[in-house]
Amino acid sequence: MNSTVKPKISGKYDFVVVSNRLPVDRVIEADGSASWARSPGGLVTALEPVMRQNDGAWIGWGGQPDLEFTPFESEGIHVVPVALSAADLKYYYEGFSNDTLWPLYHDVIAPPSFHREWWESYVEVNQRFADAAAAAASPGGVVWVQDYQLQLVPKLLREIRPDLTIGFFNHIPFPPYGIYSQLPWRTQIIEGLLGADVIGFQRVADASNFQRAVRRLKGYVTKGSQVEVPLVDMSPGVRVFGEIKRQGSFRTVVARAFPISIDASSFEELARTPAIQERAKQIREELGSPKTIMLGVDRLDYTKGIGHRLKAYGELLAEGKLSSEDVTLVQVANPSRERVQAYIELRDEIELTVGRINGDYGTIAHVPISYQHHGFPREEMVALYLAADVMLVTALRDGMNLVAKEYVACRFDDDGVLVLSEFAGASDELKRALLINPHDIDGMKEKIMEAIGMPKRDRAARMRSMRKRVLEHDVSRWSADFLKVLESRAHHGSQGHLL
Ligand code: GDG
Repeated sequence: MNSTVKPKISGKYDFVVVSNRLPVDRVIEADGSASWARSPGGLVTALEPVMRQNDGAWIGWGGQPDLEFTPFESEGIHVVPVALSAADLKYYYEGFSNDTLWPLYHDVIAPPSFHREWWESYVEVNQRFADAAAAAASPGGVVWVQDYQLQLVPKLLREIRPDLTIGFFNHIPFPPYGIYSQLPWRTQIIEGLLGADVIGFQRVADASNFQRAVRRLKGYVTKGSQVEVPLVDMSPGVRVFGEIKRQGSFRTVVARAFPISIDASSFEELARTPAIQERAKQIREELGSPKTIMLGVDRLDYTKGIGHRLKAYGELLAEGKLSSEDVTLVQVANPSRERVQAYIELRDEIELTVGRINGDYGTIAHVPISYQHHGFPREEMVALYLAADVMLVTALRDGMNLVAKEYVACRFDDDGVLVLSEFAGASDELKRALLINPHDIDGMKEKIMEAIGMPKRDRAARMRSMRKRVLEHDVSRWSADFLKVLESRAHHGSQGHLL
């Protein structure tokens, strides 16, 4: 750490992760007693080894409103719960995060709502997370902030603790400037993010969109993946490149793509388990042994293009190109954000469509869609992936889409066809999928038919190439790549401190 920098507060953890939700869930037993259970996610799997090696802490909300919890240890991770009130949840989380930023960042598929009181709550909650991180991180430590709910944390944290090296990763897309500029607080968010040393995005296009917003709103110079942030900010009236240059002193922020991935080998391992393979066979039998099983696995979210997928499938059934005797679509629609109006309406729309398709094209023995509005244990998900001849990922906009990668990781038999939207980040890597534009219903129908009829050799060749990519670029490689760049900023950044 630079000896001239005196942190106002500091803790003892060299590596701190900050995310809206903790990687543990509060579980209430039947007898009323409560405990914490690890929620299995790629992020925690990837960061666990780093956490253990570096004395790590994880800061986030515990999942229940109006409850304060004291920090505790969970399997080698120091967990620091941040309290959120019912009002915080309504304004910061369901409001600004999920009804302003989420639709705006996903190409305004649904109209974003702009409310000043939601923004105020977002600022306040971001400050709370920043304060918690400032209190937990050791002098010169590394803090990695996750996702769109916490975009102000990098700047707020840097203000309290200029000694820290700060990373930020955006799990969802960053929109083109024409859309982003609708946000009344567009400049504050850019300033918030630029408090980080390294800002990671899913796709190259997301990083370019961000850099353009930086140039348009702040007038800063960007060179390749670097943004030059003047150490003394300019007043709005003198935002001129030459002026900034004359001042001469700036810190560089790296803004580039780091496509996230999954714990691929653990998915493959599960898929190779005899009991799960047996379950995959059983699923086919329970569905009446159709020739083709198609599968969709999504949070019930308007970004996932479930309605477009059903439209294409419904038309293929109507035209007699498919029949419910031969094909079943299993659609897992995991309940999500059930108190946000757009999600309430989406559920009604989807369920009406499913009911119509099943009513119009089903027989007593065969329903065209097996619709599951609930989550499944991971083992069952893997069995579904193994049972699925065709996997449908038809997102209208998606940061990455891990489901696509999970399907590929599970198919050690080199079989199965992935139909993948070009609007999902995964399409940058999984180029041998059957790529579709989900808005083009006829095009999607053609690709579905091509997937169903694809010869085994083609299926195997495509799957092998996609598996190579996913297994080589797994989530631990993702976190290692990000942290390597972050660490290099600690060595070379303007603060001059070391890890
Ligand atoms: C955001 C971005 C980005 C789903 N249903 C069940 C279940 N899942 C698991 C899947 C997958 C995860 O949830 C969903 O991840 P996605 O990537 O598909 O989508 P989002 O939730 O929207 O995630 C996205 C991601 O962040 C990571 O950066 O890829 O673009 O929107 O892992 O398997 N898991 C189990 N049962 C279910 O019923 N066990």
